[in-house]
Amino acid sequence: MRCCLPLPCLFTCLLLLDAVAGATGAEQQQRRLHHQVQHGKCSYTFILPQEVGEEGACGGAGGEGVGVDSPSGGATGGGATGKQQVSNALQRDSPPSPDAPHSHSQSSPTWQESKLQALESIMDNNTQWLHKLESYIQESVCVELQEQQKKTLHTHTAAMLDISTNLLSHSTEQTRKLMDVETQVLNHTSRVEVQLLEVSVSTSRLEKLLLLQANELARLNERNRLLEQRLSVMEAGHAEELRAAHQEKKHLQTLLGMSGLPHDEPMLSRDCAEIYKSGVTQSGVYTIRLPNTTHTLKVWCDMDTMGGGWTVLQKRHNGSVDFHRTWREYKQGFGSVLGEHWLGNAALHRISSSQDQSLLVLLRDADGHEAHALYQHLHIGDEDKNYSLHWRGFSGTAGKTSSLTRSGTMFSTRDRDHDLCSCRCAQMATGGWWFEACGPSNLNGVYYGGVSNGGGSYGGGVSKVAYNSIKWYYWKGPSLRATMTTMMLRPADF
Ligand SMILES: [Ca+2]
Repeated sequence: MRCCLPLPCLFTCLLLLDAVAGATGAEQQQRRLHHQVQHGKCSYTFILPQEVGEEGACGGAGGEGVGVDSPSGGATGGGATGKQQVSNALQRDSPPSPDAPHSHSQSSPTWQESKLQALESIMDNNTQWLHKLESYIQESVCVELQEQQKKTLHTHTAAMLDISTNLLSHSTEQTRKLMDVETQVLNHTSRVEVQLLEVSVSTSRLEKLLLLQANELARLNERNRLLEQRLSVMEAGHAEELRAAHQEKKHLQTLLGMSGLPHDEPMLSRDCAEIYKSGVTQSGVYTIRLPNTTHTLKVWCDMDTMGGGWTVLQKRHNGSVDFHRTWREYKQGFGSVLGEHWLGNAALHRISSSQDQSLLVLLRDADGHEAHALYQHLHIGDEDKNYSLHWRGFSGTAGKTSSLTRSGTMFSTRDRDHDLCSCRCAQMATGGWWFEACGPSNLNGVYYGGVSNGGGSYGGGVSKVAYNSIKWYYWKGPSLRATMTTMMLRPADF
């Protein structure tokens, strides 16, 4: 049974089935079902077929009949006669009126009519009620449908809103991430561009520098080539001069041989450096010929110290020689080249005048400490200039400051006073030296050696280092007790 079918249609079907039921009889009666509905004071019994009704509620055979119960609630169907129920599927279930047999016997048509009228009235009521029921059901159904639709719509709208919100959030998040990535990419690109620009600038600078250096190199090469050309010319000229000098030398030697005068050994060297360069590298006594003279001289050549080739000017190591000498003695030299000695100021002037010389001073004190002072360039004036001292290029370990008297200082001895002191330094300090006033050095002072303070010839037994002792002030101050001193010369370009 379907609620959505229009009830008048159902009622019509019931009537039609009623006619059919009349033909089938009691068999149909057994297949019917009873369904009772309470409405107000009335109860309605729906008599439904058991098998035919399954074909459809509206199109086929629907309900079979409707019974109307009386307010007293008496049941119909089972208790009434079968014929009456079949022919009147929808009837009022009321007891027969007490006067029914009487009136039936007298005016049967009138009772039937009244019965029919009553039935019609009931039918009308039922029809109206069914209309109301239909309206009510329709309204209910419509309201329910509308509510269902609204609810469904709301549900769908909420779901769509949720989905839209989620999509919007997701899109916003994705957009934000994309913007972040874009920002990072832009920053990275900017950095890379800046680096490229810096690299470009640096490369440009390096290229300019390279170009400048290449130009400078080309200029230097050109200059070098010119210098080489000039050098070649000079070498050729020098070789020619040398050849001419040799010829002149031969000529002079021939003249000397013819005159019968003695002449120097042509093989003598002018200093120890020349001997060293000739291949002799052992320290010892050698004979040299002073430059620009015929004068020969025995010297001690130091071939071991700092590359060798040194001509010893002064040597002290045991105090065996007295250094408190006269001007003439210092000019010519004294002592033994095998031991303590002074080579001589005349020789010193000759050697230092022939070519640029270096002076090396070696010192050792009583404790065995050694030091040196090197003067890259040294020159000693001639006797007219009192063998004045000139030097430059000091270095070494014997003090940070040169103890040798400043350039220009003249030589003084006990009999020649050329110092800048009103006193006589050579007398006070003893020995011959380049005294100033009297200056921080005197390697020709009294040799006290390792004897403590004044044990030497001029010490006088004093308990402190005597003023007249060997002095090299800026190495050990006034307390120096020298046990060895050496002064040597060697060409500066050795
Ligand atoms: Ca003086």
